Amino acid sequence: MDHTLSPLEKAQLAFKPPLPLLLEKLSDLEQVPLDFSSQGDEIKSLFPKTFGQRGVHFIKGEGLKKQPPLKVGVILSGGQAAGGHNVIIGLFDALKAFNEHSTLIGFLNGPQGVIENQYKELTEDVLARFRNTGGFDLIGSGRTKIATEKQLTASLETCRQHDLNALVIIGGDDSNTNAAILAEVFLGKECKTQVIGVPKTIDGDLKNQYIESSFGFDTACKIYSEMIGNICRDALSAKKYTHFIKLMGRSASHIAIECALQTHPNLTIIGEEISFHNTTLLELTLEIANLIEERAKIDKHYGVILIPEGLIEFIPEMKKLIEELNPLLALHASKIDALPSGEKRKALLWPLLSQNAQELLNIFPETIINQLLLDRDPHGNIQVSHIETEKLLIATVRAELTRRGKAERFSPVAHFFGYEGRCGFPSFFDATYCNALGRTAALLINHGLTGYLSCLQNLQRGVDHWVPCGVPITDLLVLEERKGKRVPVIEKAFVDLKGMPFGRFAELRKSWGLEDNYRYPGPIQFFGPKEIVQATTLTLSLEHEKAPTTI
Ligand code: FBP
Repeated sequence: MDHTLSPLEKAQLAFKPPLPLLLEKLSDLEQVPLDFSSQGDEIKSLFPKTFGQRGVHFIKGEGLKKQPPLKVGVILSGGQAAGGHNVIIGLFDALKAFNEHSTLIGFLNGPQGVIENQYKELTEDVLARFRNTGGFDLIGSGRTKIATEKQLTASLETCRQHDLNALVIIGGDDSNTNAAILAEVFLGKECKTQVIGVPKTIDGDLKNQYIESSFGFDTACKIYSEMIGNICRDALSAKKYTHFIKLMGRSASHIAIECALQTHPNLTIIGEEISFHNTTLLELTLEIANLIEERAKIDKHYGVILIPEGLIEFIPEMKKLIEELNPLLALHASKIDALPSGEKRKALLWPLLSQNAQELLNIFPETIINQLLLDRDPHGNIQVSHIETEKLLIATVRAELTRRGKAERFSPVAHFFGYEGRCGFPSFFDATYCNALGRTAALLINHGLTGYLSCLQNLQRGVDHWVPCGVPITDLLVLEERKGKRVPVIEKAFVDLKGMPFGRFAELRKSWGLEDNYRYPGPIQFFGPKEIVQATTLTLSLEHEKAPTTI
């Protein structure tokens, strides 16, 4: 392959992320229990072998005397997040530091790679081309869940066949729930493979009292914030467009809040706030239309509005519509699929819809109706993340402004900032954090732990002070109703309307509607002054203001 490296690629490949002081010499560390409260009986009955394990953090001490070579497998699971390669590299470097005969294999394309035993050996040479790079292309990723008996047995067989000491699963809430299940099953079957999870997702919703941030959030927010800042400046220069920008992030609005704090757009919709106030689509439309009209009165026929990807699930009528459509689409899936055209499919579905659903759909543009009625994921559900909410709001706002006779100078532009935020070069924070997460995973393996998440605390205090920890995954599990069954899941963290990031945003946004207080954070910097390169997200600093140091 002829691939000429750019100067920045070369510099990134050569960059050595600094290590937390505690992770410099791994063999000197000993574990100390963390103070944990274990959850209820139902989780205990599902995880009899791994429930009740103590969380640990590491301190300088005697360390482990014997460090035999280890064979470890690793998987990247779910959506891409910048820094995934560095987790693998941190893990590899640490395994080699413990014992140079240790080996690492990467299962290909996510959990499916373990089920099908598709893998490649990860050597120094292979990894050298991936240090500090974005993406998951080293081994690929996938969204298969290891859920059925058959998949669990196949995964167990793979681990036995390779005689793996450990399997590291780099993933979000679902993948790490899977890690807990695998750890339990492996122990039950007397399989020696330990299972360790690593918290990944740009969405920022895998956090709790132990996990301060998932990796990838920092880079994604910085990339989006740069782009939003650029759009703000364009809006202010051209003075003729209202930009509706949808931001990735699945359900929670953490990315929207962070980007708003960074760029000060005229309006930012927060899904959790919409849900709290039960705001209807009409009320939201009126709010946006009012702002546009107010701005027009002061001769501002432009603006920037941020919309979180998850908004649609929080608007009460939309929630009801999706709840009505999902079972209906699943029930008639085979009949729908047999019809040759979208028109025929819609004609089949329309009479089956309730009157409320029909009335709501009637105000939507054709593309949105098609996305709701015709686009389904492999499980037959509506692809909520593919619905163009930004275009839906443009349509409803335009209709409202037209009704008021104020639409003449309304010139909207729709954007979706999503995939471009997931695979950029990891920011200094993500590159360093991920490398340390990989090293911590190796430490947990070396200390014989299973069913734990690799974790670092004190993230706001600077790399030197980060403390490596292990959190038993069962302690993060709750039971949730999914497809009519109560199943264990790691609870998603939504935006806390009483938390510091939202509080600061709510206070500042008051002046952003009419005044143009745009802020331009610019691109991620990899070299230069420490306060620029090493700046973390405002979310992380604000959350830290509330709850300083855990350890
Ligand atoms: P994870 O939860 O797996 O980290 O994925 C996050 C995400 O990027 C969401 O923000 C987005 O809604 C989704 O993945 C998109 O999924 P896909 O990559 O399958 O289109």
